[in-house]
Amino acid sequence: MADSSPAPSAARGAFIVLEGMDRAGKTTQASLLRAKLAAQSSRPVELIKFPDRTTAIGTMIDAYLRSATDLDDRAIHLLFSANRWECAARIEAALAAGTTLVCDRYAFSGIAFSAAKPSLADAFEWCATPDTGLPAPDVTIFLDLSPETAAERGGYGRERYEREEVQRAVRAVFARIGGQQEADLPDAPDAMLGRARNWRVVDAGHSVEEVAAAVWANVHEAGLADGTQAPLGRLWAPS
Ligand code: FDM
Ligand code: MG
Repeated sequence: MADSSPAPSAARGAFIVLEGMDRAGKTTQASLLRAKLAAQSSRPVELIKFPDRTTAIGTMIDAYLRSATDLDDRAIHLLFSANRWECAARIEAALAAGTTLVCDRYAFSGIAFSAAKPSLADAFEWCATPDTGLPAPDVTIFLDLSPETAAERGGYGRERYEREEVQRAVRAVFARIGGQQEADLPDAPDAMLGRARNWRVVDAGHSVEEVAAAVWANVHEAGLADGTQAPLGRLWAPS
């Protein structure tokens, strides 16, 4: 071959999700991860986040989170899922075109924040169902933070879920999803739990640099530093 450029890779972009507690540094870590990925290869990397407040559905979600409106717990849950569905084709197209996506929150936030509500406490499967069939992350990195450390970081903002008791309840659901307490979710189908979904926990209670190093180690170990050859999975199909 006369051409000395690298053989075109069949790899698609990787779909990397950061989940975690408020104040855990997801936004900071997402942009550091993007920079690291971009420095490692010539593959394009984009940041996305959910909720995407820029769409019509996102505007309704934003009003709800600012407590400008009230909505039934199930109605807002479905809007969060619809907000992912309206972006799903764009996510798939970007991955197929070779772009790696770093995504700040996804379906696990959808489950955790809803199932933390008393009205939906026994409705884990109902909460997970609307996301069935969405593009599945190749890895989900959960930035874990205790409510005490979150409070030391300057406390929460003013949005609807930014209260210590809500955060505690959400963290407990995340722990159950992550499989730390698998007996707690006896009726949740295995494919909806972290152990079936390449779920990795990073302790977010350290410095920005230390957390970034741990996030990178997980991306690297997962083999996602430069895209992936694996077919794109679907929620909640076994991967
Ligand atoms: N949130 C986020 C949900 O309740 N369900 C979801 O599906 C998603 C993606 O929205 F409290 C919650 C989590 C958080 C709030 O998130 C807004 P950001 O990351 O602070 O914008
Ligand atoms: Mg927030």
